[in-house]
Amino acid sequence: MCKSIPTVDGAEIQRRLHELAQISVLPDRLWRPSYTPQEGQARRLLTSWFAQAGLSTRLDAAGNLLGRAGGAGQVTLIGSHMDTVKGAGAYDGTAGVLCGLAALQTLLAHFGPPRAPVELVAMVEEEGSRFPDASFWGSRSILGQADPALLSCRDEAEVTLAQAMADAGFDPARLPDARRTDLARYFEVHIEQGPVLEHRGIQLGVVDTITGLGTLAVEITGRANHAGTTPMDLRLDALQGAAGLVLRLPGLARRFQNATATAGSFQVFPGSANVIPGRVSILVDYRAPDPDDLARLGREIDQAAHSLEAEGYGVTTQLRMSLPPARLDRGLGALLEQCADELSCSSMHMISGAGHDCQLFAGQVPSALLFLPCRDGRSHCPEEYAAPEDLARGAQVLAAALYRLAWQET
Ligand code: HGY
Ligand code: MN
Ligand code: MN
Repeated sequence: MCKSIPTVDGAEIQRRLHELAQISVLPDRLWRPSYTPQEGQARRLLTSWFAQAGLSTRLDAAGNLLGRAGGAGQVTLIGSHMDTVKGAGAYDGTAGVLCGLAALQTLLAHFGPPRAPVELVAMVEEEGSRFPDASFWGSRSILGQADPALLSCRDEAEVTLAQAMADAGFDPARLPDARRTDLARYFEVHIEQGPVLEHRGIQLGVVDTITGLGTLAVEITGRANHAGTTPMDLRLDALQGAAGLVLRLPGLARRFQNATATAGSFQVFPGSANVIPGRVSILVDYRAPDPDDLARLGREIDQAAHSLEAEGYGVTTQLRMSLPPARLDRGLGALLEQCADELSCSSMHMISGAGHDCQLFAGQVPSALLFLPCRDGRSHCPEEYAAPEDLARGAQVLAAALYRLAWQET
């Protein structure tokens, strides 16, 4: 059956990805945060491509772009996010949107409209690169899990999420309208963002579990002072304390299987070379695929931070975001594996060390995540790359699964 699925043009997917990647708020690297004019520009470009493919398009109240094929009924939703991290590559998120688009385009062109509706979604603010407290905002909105209290969280320029939404033309008061109750299942195609598939020479990854993750904000207060007149033994240098905490993170993470801990956001105040840092703010990203390990790792990082108080530092900690691990749907995973097999693609089951919108959907509807290899396992950096043939394979296997679920069976 899958053999009847026409091949997909991976080069065109890749060309579009690189066209999208030119749309950035920064002149020298890619960063496309949500509710910016640049995201609006990317959304308009995606809308034109969705329409060319024969999808009827609309924006939901959160700013997610949706393209629909088929009539009434429970919807098979496919897609990913369209926002990026700072210094991003061209594939994280958007590869899933454009592989989904290519799959739908080829199915509509060869088999006409589906018996059961299929929608493609390009979601906002998955990364939380503008609003760290509101990561996965687009998928949370679709699932009715967007906490209105987060509308008052602020970006680095002190703009609230509510104001950013309004500036982009989305009324925060209407956010509950984004909630969907007509979803049958969710599929996401995503680059692996790690080295396993490439290292093993396997063409596709069927994800069984997505890791849980937490973001702990740690603020360490010392005593700002003159860098030249303050004797070394009379200082309380907040950066020294913070560095001690950061150096402990690898050891803490290594105590749990497949766990990680990273201090990716690090601000030193006041930030002048000749002033002893009085305050340091850190965002610690920690992860583990086992829920108990995740909770214990979070507690141990918090305790390590507060142990600095014994040296005289002031320490505050705040859990800014927390997402439990998600086990994905076995049946949909088996379908993807079967379609890959029928299309003569090698595949393997795996854990995702990256968080994905898919793990939110998995809490409400059967959900599946299909990984594509990425060169050297690099991601969240300009070196991120997926080959056209890998993009095409992912789109074609997704098309085969969609054909089975929405064209053949009802
Ligand atoms: O951080 C993550 O794992 C995802 O890229 N948001
Ligand atoms: Mn990402
Ligand atoms: Mn992503």
